[in-house]
Amino acid sequence: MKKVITYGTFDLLHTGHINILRRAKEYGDYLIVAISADEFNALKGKKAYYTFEQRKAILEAIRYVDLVIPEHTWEQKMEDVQKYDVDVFVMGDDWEGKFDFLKDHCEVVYLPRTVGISTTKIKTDLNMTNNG
Ligand code: C2G
Repeated sequence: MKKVITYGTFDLLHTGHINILRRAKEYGDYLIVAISADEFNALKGKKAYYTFEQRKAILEAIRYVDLVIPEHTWEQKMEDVQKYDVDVFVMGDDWEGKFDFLKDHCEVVYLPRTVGISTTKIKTDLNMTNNG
């Protein structure tokens, strides 16, 4: 079984998230998604609208996703790759090059982001609508 892993906050799920999950799954048979715990999000300077438990439940309902685990630190990727016997690490290309240190342990793939959609854009657009 060829195992793929990807990481992210995945807040306010949108087609950009679905696109990366669908494409990541195409690299293997089993997709693990490590979603950022609320405390780790704070480290990333992010405040998710949905809690970790809510985001986990949403991700687990997606057909491409086989396992959801928590992301607590930047450093856990190497351990996760070994612990789950991962073959392919996939991230959007806004992270291009940032995780090349994993190349000794698995294939590292950066995929083009989906243009025109982001959680930040959703929040901004909704805020503008609400404020008239
Ligand atoms: N993404 C995408 N297209 C978008 C928006 C997001 O392909 N329009 C991808 C990102 O490149 C990332 C994944 O969706 O691979 C999740 O994005 P975020 O939830 O914003 O995650 P991020 O804050 O990038 O966290 O340790 C890695 C971090 O946890 C990644």
